Amino acid sequence: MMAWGTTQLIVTAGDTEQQKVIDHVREAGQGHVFKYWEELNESSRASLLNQLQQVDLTLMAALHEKFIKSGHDSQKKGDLKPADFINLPTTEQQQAAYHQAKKVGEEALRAGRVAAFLVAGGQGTRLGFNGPKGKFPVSPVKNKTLFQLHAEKILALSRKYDVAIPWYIMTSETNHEESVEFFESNSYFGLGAGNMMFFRQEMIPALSPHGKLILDAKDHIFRNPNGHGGSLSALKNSGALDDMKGRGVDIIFYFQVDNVLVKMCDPVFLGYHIQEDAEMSAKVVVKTEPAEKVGVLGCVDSRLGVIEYSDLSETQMQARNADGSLKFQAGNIAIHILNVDFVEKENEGGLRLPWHVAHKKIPCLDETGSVVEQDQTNGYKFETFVFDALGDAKRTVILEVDRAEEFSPVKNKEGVDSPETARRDLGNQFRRWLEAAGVAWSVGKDAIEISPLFALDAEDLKEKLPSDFQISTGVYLA
Ligand code: UD2
Repeated sequence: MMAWGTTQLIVTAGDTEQQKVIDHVREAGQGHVFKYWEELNESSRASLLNQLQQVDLTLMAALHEKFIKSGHDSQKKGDLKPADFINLPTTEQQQAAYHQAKKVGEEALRAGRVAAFLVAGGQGTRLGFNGPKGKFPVSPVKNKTLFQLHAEKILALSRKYDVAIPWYIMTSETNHEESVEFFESNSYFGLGAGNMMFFRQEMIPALSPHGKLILDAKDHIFRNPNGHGGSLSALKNSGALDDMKGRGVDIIFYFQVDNVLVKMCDPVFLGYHIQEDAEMSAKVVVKTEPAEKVGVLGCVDSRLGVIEYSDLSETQMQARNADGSLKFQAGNIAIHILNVDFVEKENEGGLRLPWHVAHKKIPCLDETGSVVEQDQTNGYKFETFVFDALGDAKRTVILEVDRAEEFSPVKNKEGVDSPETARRDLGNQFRRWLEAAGVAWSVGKDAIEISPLFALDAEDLKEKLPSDFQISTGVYLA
């Protein structure tokens, strides 16, 4: 084995800058990444050095120390309390407050104060789909992709409120080009290129159990997107926040790519957020059973945040209130509102969100220098989570919503939260809307689909359908 700590690597003439990078990497104890240097051509060497230049080696050393060497993890221990939230409206008074909030939200939309923001930088590993998850076809009749469903909701809202709602999409190195190309080749689904902005989030290397960077090619270090918390710095560093300000946008509606039922830029949620003068808000659904795999909104040592299901003890998970409801019941569906000013503030002096660690299988090179997929966990990935910013907000609204109407994510290939359940839930939603509109139908199991461009909710549908409308076969309303 070569002693990388002492040997001067061959770098091209005049490249003292390159040599500096190499020295710096070796001093940080990561010189093994140059194992194949002699075999690399000029462009591969440049590419490797370029990747290394972007790595914060001091941060990597600190993460190694904190999460691997000392065995600490990011788990939230401490005094845990459930979070209060605004319940679904049932009383007359609650209904009135709901309608008032809706009015306020609609005014903000009409005034062009709201932007949509999609985080789509994840790798969608569990779904096993090759490509950006947004390209996954999912609607029950037309097989529209997740991206198209989201785009059509935004277009429909823009038409409804007679305002261009700008759409910001965060991608990552692994899926940026393919995501942008998909929108280009679909003419941005009618939204107009000028109303869309794509930007990449940052990547962070994984570490071996010994705190070493991991090569997944002779000239390439394995890195993963830095978690959806990275969206807060990416919004700032990409210029998206400035772009928003230039357009008069001061409120960001944040959502994930995988939820087929997301109620885009929901005016009710916007209204409550504005009325409460909140800085960051969250939507929740009541958990169906103690072991359901969603994080719950709660306070740890008085700081609001999300406690991942895996961090709740069995006793906490099963704990019930006097009325029989779960004590920790506010399931996080990862829909937020963030003020532009709040995101600016979160970036002051560099993003401070805490890191979380996950022990994972990471492809790496074998003795012969060939890449091998692993069947055992062999390294550590690091991520930040956007909901950790909730605790920094001076005021927050937590709003309960109806799961059947607003939450059905596509996460797994099959079973729970899969394409099959997403199609089922979309179909059920359309059926409910038709029933609420008094439509007589006898479709049985036939698929039903209502384009967001036709109706965004039950009310919309009722207004649009002629009173004598009837269905007798599978249907697509567009
Ligand atoms: C998330 C929440 C969970 C629950 C659930 C609801 C975490 C850790 N957990 O679980 O509490 O609310 O969603 O659906 O968030 N993404 C990026 N960049 C990244 C990582 C993720 O853009 O570096 C995006 C990804 O494209 C997706 C979203 O964030 O749109 C969620 O990512 P996930 O599927 O990893 O989160 P999940 O399902 O573990």
